[in-house]
Amino acid sequence: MRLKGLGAESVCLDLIRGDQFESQYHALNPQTAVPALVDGGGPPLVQSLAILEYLDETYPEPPLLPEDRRERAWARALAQMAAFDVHPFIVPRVRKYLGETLGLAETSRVAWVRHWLDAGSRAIEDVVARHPRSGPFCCGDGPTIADICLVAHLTSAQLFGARGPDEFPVIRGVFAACMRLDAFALEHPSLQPDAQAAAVV
Ligand SMILES: N[C@@H](CCC(=O)N[C@@H](CS)C(=O)NCC(=O)O)C(=O)O
Repeated sequence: MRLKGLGAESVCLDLIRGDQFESQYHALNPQTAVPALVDGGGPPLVQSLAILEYLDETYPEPPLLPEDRRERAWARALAQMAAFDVHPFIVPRVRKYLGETLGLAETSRVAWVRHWLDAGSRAIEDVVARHPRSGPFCCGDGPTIADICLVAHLTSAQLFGARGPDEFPVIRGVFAACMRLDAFALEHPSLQPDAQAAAVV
């Protein structure tokens, strides 16, 4: 939203405390997961990639998807690698299940989270490295949904003590290009109104 110059009122939930299960939020998103975007009438929009594409179609400038059809598929593929193939493994509900139901100790849960983050970073690095690019971002000169999801992924890697951007030469450059933009830098978790000490599993 910052990339598009859009303002929004944000409401923070403490997902470790379980705010997402409170009836008020359940009414907004019965999946009890964030984000949910209230925009006009009707049920809130949910699922981050669906929200990103909705915002892109509603507020087209600057575009968050490349013009070329094949490049668009490429941007979506990268975004999905992070958002669909890694992120579900590390969310609080999964970590909680590993600990409370399967009895995994904290060290094992940390190892689990780092394993999936590292596997994702490795895969994304290799995929981005073989793609011909004309600019510093995943798909050229401007950030797209691929960069948004990559930065979120690498920021999680940093917070959880997994291998960070510095260990992957190609995506390190993409990460650095993004973090030079206020839209990314000012959205870092440490700058959010409810920021706390680094996440603990
Ligand atoms: N695929 C969903 C994932 C939503 C999701 O799991 N969000 C996490 C945020 S880290 C959450 O709300 N977790 C709550 C929980 O695990 O209980 C999306 O991209 O929006």
